[in-house]
Amino acid sequence: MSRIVVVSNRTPGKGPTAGGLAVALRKVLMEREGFWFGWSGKLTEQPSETARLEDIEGVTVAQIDLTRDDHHAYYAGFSNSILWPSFHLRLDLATIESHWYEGYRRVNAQFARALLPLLRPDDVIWVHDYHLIPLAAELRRLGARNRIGFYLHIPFPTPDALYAIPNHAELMRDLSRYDLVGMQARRDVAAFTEFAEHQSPSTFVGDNQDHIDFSRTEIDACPIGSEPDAFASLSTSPAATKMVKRMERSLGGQRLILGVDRLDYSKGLPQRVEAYEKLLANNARFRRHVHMLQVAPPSRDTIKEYQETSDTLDAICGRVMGHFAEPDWQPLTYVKRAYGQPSLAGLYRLARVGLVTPLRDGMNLVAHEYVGSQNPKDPGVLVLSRFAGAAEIFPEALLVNPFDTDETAEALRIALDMPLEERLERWQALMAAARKHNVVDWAVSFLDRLAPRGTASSATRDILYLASVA
Ligand code: ADQ
Repeated sequence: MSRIVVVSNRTPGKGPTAGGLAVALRKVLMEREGFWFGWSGKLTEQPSETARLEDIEGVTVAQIDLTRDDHHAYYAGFSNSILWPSFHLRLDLATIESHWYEGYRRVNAQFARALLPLLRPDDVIWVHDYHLIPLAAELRRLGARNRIGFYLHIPFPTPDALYAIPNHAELMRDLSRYDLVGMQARRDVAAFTEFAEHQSPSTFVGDNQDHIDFSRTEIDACPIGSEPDAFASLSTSPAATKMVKRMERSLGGQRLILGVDRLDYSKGLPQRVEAYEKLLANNARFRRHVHMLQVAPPSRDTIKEYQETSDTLDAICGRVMGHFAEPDWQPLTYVKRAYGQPSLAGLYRLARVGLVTPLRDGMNLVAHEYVGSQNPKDPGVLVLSRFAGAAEIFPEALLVNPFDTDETAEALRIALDMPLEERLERWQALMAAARKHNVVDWAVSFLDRLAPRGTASSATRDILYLASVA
């Protein structure tokens, strides 16, 4: 069986791994030969041309260092100030400094040079996310003939947003150098197809670039998921129960509305708190009987737009507190820190409403984790943005337009008033969908499709299931 090489911006570190994605990919690498390649997190004077290999808790990890300038242009610059906002249709928040593209390409070329000597001819390479779109092209330039797959974790943009990205035609040509490109949702494949069929309009720089040939690249929706049964067990674990007891004491019978997100403008946090404000304004009966907890640790906080989102959220939370709080009642708690998965699972299980309202999101794993953690006899209600990839998986959630805070406020009211019978019916359908789209199956089926013809092995699935249950 061929080895698997996973490539992502960062490699997993020591200690408990945060996300389900990292857990699933670690499992793949522990069961099959291969390694994980990426940036070490270190900034050095000279870029490293060879990778350092290390065994991290049973997984071989190969890492390189980047220079400070290259890292800035590649990560905070092109990836997170141009690609991230454009792919999330927030051109108003993009900073278009086209010179960052050179740093982005330089880092991708550095990744390719350091990775190439580690490769065997039949290795299967799986590249992750928007930081590394040019990697296959750079590897092929150096002579690699391996099967190479790419997974886009964020949404694919509409053609207009794509055209706003400097060098977008070159990036799309880079995508055509992959054998398989996986996207989160059918919506993303449709946006890609629209681009592929029409390609870029002419620019003033000259006539249009050559037509990009995608005929050798398979493109499909492969929605990622979580480990719902693992979250089900975690949600009643001692660590989760400890968190639940603490919260129950402080809630004193109030029903909990919960939001859990990285602090990012794509997650719709200010709009979400505004919707809660409207719920309290329009329905006095809920005051003193509900409490909103928003958990949102800062991320990418060297980027100005992230600081501004944080300031806006602070201001709106302050406004809601000023308006509705009383000496003996607080309408909301806003916590800016990360929690371990057991604590999160406990909070998910306790919450009557999981409020997941990104303005646009590739998938949104919090929605999956919330569903997995519910008490099967008394489940809560998922209020979910239509613009998350998860909306295609979870039609039985209360789907809302997150920009319409009146609609979200009304969905909150419906969720809080929903009788047990309807909650049970909706949750059972949601849990079945979360299981069907679990992250282990996702990884195995992507790798099966990427494997050279005739070598796909569904035995891997059985091995991974055993590892996941163990
Ligand atoms: P993210 O934008 O990070 O991921 P999401 O899918 O919600 O968004 O994943 C967040 C993960 O971080 C979840 O596993 C969650 O448990 C964890 N997390 C969030 N807040 C936390 C906190 N306070 N403490 C601890 N853990 C916390 C990107 C894309 C998504 C896509 C994923 C996976 O933007 O659309 O679903 O990749 O493909």
